[in-house]
Formats: sequence, structure tokens, C-alpha cells
Amino acid sequence: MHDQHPADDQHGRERGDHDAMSGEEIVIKPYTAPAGGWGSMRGMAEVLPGERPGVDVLDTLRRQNKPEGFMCVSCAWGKPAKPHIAEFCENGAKATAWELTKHRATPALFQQHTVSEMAQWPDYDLEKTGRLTHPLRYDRATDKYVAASWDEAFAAIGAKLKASDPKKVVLYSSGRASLETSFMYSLFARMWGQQNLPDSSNMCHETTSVGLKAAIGSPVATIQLEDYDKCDAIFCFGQNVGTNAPRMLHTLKSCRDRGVEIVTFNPLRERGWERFADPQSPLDMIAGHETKISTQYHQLHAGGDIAAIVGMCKLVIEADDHAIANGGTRVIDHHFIEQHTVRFEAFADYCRRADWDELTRASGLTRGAIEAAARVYMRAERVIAVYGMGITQHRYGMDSLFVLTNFLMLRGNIGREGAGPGPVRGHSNVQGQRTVGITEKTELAPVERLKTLFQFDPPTEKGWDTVESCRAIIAGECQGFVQLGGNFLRATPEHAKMKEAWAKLPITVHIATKLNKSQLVPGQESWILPCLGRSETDLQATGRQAVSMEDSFSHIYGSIGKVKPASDTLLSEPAIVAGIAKAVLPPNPNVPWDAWVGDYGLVRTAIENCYPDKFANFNERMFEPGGFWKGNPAAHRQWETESGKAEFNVPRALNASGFTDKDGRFRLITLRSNDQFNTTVYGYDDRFRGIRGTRMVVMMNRDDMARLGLQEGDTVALESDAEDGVDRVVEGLRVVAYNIPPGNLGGYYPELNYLIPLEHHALESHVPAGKSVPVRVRT
Ligand SMILES: Nc1nc2c(c(=O)[nH]1)N[C@H]1C(S)=C(S)[C@@H](COP(=O)(O)OP(=O)(O)OC[C@H]3O[C@@H](n4cnc5c(=O)[nH]c(N)nc54)[C@H](O)[C@@H]3O)O[C@H]1N2
Ligand SMILES: Nc1nc2c(c(=O)[nH]1)N[C@H]1C(S)=C(S)[C@@H](COP(=O)(O)OP(=O)(O)OC[C@H]3O[C@@H](n4cnc5c(=O)[nH]c(N)nc54)[C@H](O)[C@@H]3O)O[C@H]1N2
Ligand SMILES: [Mo]
Repeated sequence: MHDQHPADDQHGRERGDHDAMSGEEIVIKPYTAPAGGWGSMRGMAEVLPGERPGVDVLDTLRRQNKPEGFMCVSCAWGKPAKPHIAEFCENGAKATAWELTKHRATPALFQQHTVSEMAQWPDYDLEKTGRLTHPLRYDRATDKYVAASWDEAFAAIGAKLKASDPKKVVLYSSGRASLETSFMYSLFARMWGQQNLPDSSNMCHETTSVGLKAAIGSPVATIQLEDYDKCDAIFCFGQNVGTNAPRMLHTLKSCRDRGVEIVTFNPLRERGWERFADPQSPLDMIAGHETKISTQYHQLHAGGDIAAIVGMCKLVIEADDHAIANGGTRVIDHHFIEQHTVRFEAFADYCRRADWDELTRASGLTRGAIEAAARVYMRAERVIAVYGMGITQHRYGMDSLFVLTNFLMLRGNIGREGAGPGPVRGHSNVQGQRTVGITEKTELAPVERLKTLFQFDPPTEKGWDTVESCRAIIAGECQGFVQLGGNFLRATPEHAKMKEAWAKLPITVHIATKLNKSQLVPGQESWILPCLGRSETDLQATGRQAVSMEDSFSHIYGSIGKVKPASDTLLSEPAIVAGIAKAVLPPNPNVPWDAWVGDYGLVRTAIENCYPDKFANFNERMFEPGGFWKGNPAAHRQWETESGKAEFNVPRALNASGFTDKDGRFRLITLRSNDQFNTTVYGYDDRFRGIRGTRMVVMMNRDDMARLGLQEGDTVALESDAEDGVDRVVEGLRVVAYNIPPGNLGGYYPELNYLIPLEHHALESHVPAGKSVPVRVRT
């Protein structure tokens, strides 16, 4: 199965992982069906790697996202209080089914193959080996991972970490870990005297956490799921609903059924924002009925959002100026602006002065298109703005977010029913981790409470975020890396340098369910610690345990796994975190790690004591249908900003990419396919985009192809055009003629992460700018 794949070069000049699916034909053909529909039914039937879903999988899916059920690991979309019969989607089913695969990556597999050998396998083949079963220690002499006992693992890891400088060790987490695990992990870090606590959010919605906090004093969505029942227009920027939050399609469909206008801005025509057939409605399915989702669709340039939004704001402000001059009805909500905001005039003047030639050039949209969108906005009483990685992963991502909040504030669309910003978060608990202390910033940690509750002095020196961790790794300063879930090495930018430096880390520890590339570049000492998945029964001293998470709407839910664990040798994440903490820290009677592992309810009580405002009666409320809301001051127009008001900001640039256009330079957008969850590749079928059989493609506008003399199916290389003197290349990419604006290219993450310079990140939030990467095409 593995040996037909050309190698992922370990050394020297990188050529990318060539992972065309062995034996399968590459097919590029536009997909004409809607999102959802029969395609998603077939997709669900094909979710498992060549095996039928067992009773366990079907039972787990039946309970998925329901009160007292199990919360899907795939996305952070809300779970309604009155769930659908099947409250899951094709991709949620895929994620669950792959967690419950019958395949096992046992010690025998690691005896058969050296690490250098497995490091060449594509992500898909690694995922297909199935669930990890035993703690594994890297044995350098044989270049193999060998089984060890948990006691050996904790003792060795503890000894090594204790001998390191805590301030130089990274404790990373992926946004999937529960509130209980995340709280314990962050407490361990601080008791150890450090807060190098980057999480996947640092590559994701950190721009939201920093930008929304600065603008409106709340780092998260101000809306709740119910607000979608009350809005009359939705503006969407840079989110791919059909693939990444498919359950949201039900919400959008019911909005459309009420006549809500949906205006979408995206360089690509993503099928989910075009049309949807509800696979849960037998009538729709039989009748072939589908709902048109977007009433307007604007294909702007990658990084063109600032200009497009400023254009709309300009029209709103000028319409209001006109109304004042002519005694007409005001267009802006001047009461809101006067009472609740600062710096409106500076932004209004900026918009009045903005030049249409520049706005259309930078956005890639015509003035007519921007006017049409602005008309919808001015007609609507209640507007929700939805966005994803298309906003956050740019050099000027925060500016994009600032103008987006300005846009909403113009007509008072924040802090009232049916209106507000609605970032669609990624991982199922990525927002919750930040809530319970996973942060490198002292001001976001409950320092005083930690001191009194647990009797220790938390560190005050800022820790490392993701980019800072990568810098330390590349500079050889990092002394160890523990990852609680995730595939850090594969998910981060500057892949060639990172891979070389990663191997030199004194110790790498991976708490994981599945094999991935990060584990196969072992540090000087390396451990894989296999854990239970969320769908599995977690039996501890006091019985079956539940865990909890927070969704994109700040609702908190309990989740109970009921499937028999993949192996008897697995430990839960809280047990592993406690095991490491006990091996590193001196005992502290106020932090009873063993009792906590025996009863997660005690961890929730500790969380409640640390954050009484958000988690009052946590244990009693965790199974409330629809989850309990932790609250949000901005939703009541209380602004916890520097000025105490909501803040208008003037953007620093009109082009969010952070580089100028020049001949031969393209903006590369790195994307997810429909068959992946982040770096986990489930297959080679990006159904909605009509690309099947390979992930090594570059999507290109036909005019650009003609200019470069390229035909569909030609093979090209992409080279970095960052002008920082670093040679970054990915070869072996097939050209796909695609409906994408000229000057922009699309391709898949993580294969293209070789091309992203580490320093090409959103300025304040440090989110790698994976949605506009400067590249050249080498033919
Ligand atoms: N099935 C599945 N579900 C997932 C994930 C997964 O990998 N698979 N990942 C999870 C995670 S961690 C996350 S963060 C989310 C990610 O979900 P999304 O936020 O949807 O992220 P991407 O898939 O990266 O796609 C971003 C979208 O932005 C568009 N875009 C790119 N550049 C721009 C731009 O400059 N402006 C505008 N307006 N649009 C742009 C792209 O065409 C694409 O449609 O999904 C989560 N859910
Ligand atoms: N170029 C480019 N790069 C990107 C992005 C992009 O759009 N473009 N997106 C970024 C974003 S938004 C994100 S969130 C990152 C994430 O990227 P990843 O780090 O890939 O994300 P995960 O899905 O968290 O990690 C997958 C691994 O988590 C482990 N795992 C799965 N379930 C569990 C569990 O229950 N417990 C534990 N302990 N481990 C588990 C498995 O071993 C699996 O291999 O990638 C970022 N990188
Ligand atoms: Mo993410």
C-alpha cells in the first residue's frame, strides 16, 4: 500500500509530498450537484477506509450532538436544543467513523517499519493505519518506535522535562481537547512556571481573539444560534460552509426559506454557499429540490475584503450624508454610534476619501457589484456577518476584521437580536480552551484566583505562541515539545526548516489517537502517548466520565463517549496530563491530580471556582439542551475595550495580503478539501471542487494559464516569491483550470506549507497568512 508513493524528501530542497492516490485515476470535472443531497449520502457511505461501519459507529452517530449524547469532533457549529433526527453531516460522520476505525497501529506495525520508512508515507496512509494502542518510545539504535509501559513513559518524560528549562519547553494543544483536559494542562504549565501554551487557534481564529477584543471588547461571536432565526441578511466572508461546517447549511436553508438575503464574498465559488439539498428531508431528496443559498456571490481577490468592505461602508456613509443634506431618513444608526462608539468620524472621513479606482483594483470587484451588496445591507434591519479563514489568515487580517466590525457598527448591528459578528470557529473546543487558560498571555489567565485556590505563584512573563514557538525551534532554543493532539510540524509554515529543526528537539511528546507526520520526525528522545477518543467510554475510579466543550456561540455542553475503547492500554487525556504533571511537579495538596482523574466533576468544580461568572453550577448545567451560555458583555452593548466603547478603526492597507502585486507574482490560497480534517487526509476526492485522485494540484484562472502557455494537466512547480532570500519550492503540481480570479491560485494545505515563510503572518495575532502567500509559477 505504501511503497508506490514517491518520497517525501527528508533532506535538502523540498519537493512536497507527492501523494497522488496510488492506482486511482485523476479526474478533474466540474461537480454539478448541490452541497448536501445525494452526493453527501454517498459520501457518508464511503467514509470508512474499506470497512462497513459497525453498530458502534451507527449508535454513536445517532447520539451525535444531542443532549446527553456525544459532541462531534469535527466542527464548532452550535448544537440546537431541539436537534434534527440525525444531527450530523457527511464530514462529522467521517470524523467519527475514522475515530472508530477497526484498524490498529499496534507495536507490531512499528516493529515492521522503521521511522524513516514510515516518514515517507502520505498523510492518508498514516491515518489509515488506525488507532494507536500502546505508549511508544523512539529507539534510535533501530530507528523504530517500541512499546513501553505507562510508568516508564511518565518516568522518562518527567525526568527529561525536569532537567529542562520550563520557559523553553512548548506545551501545545489542538482545539479538540475538552475543557477539563485543557484546564488541567494550562494549570500544569503555570505550576511549572511557564505559559508557552500555543494552540491551534494561533493558526486559526486568533485574529478574531485579538481583533474583536480590541474593537468590541469580546474575543468571540456576539450572536447565538437563535439569532439566525431573526436576521434578515447574512454577509459571509471567506468561510467554506459545505465542507467545514456543513450543519450550518440547515441554518442557512431556513434563513433562505424566510427570505433572508445572503451575500457571499469568496474568490472561489464554494458549492455550499451556492446551493444545498437537505439530505434529511426525504421530500427534498426525492423531488430533487435544492435551495439557492447566496443571493449575491462576489469573487474578490484573496485579501480583497478590506477594499470591498470599505467600498460598502463608503456607500452607506455617503447615503447618510445625502440624507442629512436633504432631510431624509438617516442611513447610519447615529444613536448607536454616538452612544456606543469612538472614532467614527476618522473612519467616515477615510471612507469618503477612498478612491473607487483603488477600491475596485484592490478588491477585484466592480463598483456595481459593491453597490449591489451595499444596497442589501442598507435595506436590512438585522445583519449577521459570518467569516472564517479567508479573513483571519492574512497579513492584514486584523484590518479586515476591523473594517468588518465597522461595517456592522454603521447600522448598529452589534449587541441586538439577529445581528452581530459570527466567526465560525474551527475545532470543536478551540474557543473553550482559551476560556479555561490555554493562552500565552498573563492578562488572559485568572492569576489571582490561581494563586488563592491552588497556592502557587503563576508566571507573569508572556509565553510563546505558535509563531514564537516555531522561531524558537528553528533557532535551536526550544528544549522540548509536548503536543496534546494536533500535528504541529505538518500544520505550521516554513516546513523545510521546521522539519530539520524539529529532529533536533531534545524531546518530543505526542498525546494522540492516530499516527501523523510530526511523530515520524522524532526529537532526540520521542514518545507517543495514545489516548481515548471522545466517542469512547472513559471509565475512571468513580465510574463513566463525561467531558465538556464550548462552541462558536459560547454555549457549553457535556459529551459522553459510549463506545468500547480502541485498546485496553489507552489512557484518557486528563489521565495523561495528570501523569506528566505528577512526574514533573512537586506534590501540591491543593491540586489533587489523582482525585481529579477519578472524577472529572471535581475538575469542573475547579473550573467553576476559577471562572465563577462563566461556569456557575457547571456540573448541574452541562447537559442542558442546547448547552448553557457563558455570556458575552458585547451582546448587551457593554464594551470591555480600552476606551470602554466599541471602537472604529481605520485600516492600514486596502490589500490584506501585505505584499504588492507585480508581474509573475500570484497570491496563493491554501485550502482544505472536502476529504480532510486539517492535516488528516480521509481521501482524495474534493467533490464540490470536482478534483479527484490527487491533492497535488494548483487551481488557476484560464487567462493566467494562457499567459503562461499552460494546458490543463500540465505539471508545474510553485516557488516562494517572498523576497527574503529563502528558496522554497513545491514541485509536481498539476494545473487545474479553475473559476478563480486572475492573479490568484488555489492549492491544498498542508502539502503547500513548504511555501509559507514563518514571518508571513497576521501582524498582531501571528496567524500564519496561509490565504495569500506570494508565489511564482515555474513551468
Ligand atoms: N470537514 C472539515 N471540517 C473542518 C475542518 C476540516 O479540515 N475539515 N477544519 C476545522 C478547522 S480547524 C477550521 S479553522 C475550520 C476552517 O474552515 P474555513 O474557515 O472555511 O477555512 P478554509 O477551508 O481554509 O477556507 C476558507 C475559505 O475562504 C476562502 N478565501 C480564501 N482567501 C480569501 C480571502 O482573501 N477573502 C475571502 N472573502 N475569502 C477567502 C476560501 O476560498 C475558502 O472558501 O473548519 C473546521 N472544520
Ligand atoms: N497552509 C495552511 N496551514 C494551516 C491552515 C490553513 O488553512 N492553511 N489551517 C490552520 C488551522 S485553522 C489549524 S486549526 C491547524 C490544525 O492542524 P492539525 O494540527 O493537523 O489539526 P488537528 O486536527 O488538531 O490534528 C490532527 C491530529 O490530532 C490527533 N487527534 C485526533 N483526535 C484526537 C483526540 O481526541 N485527542 C488527541 N490527543 N489527539 C487527537 C491525531 O493524531 C491527528 O493526527 O492547521 C493550520 N495550518
Ligand atoms: Mo482551525
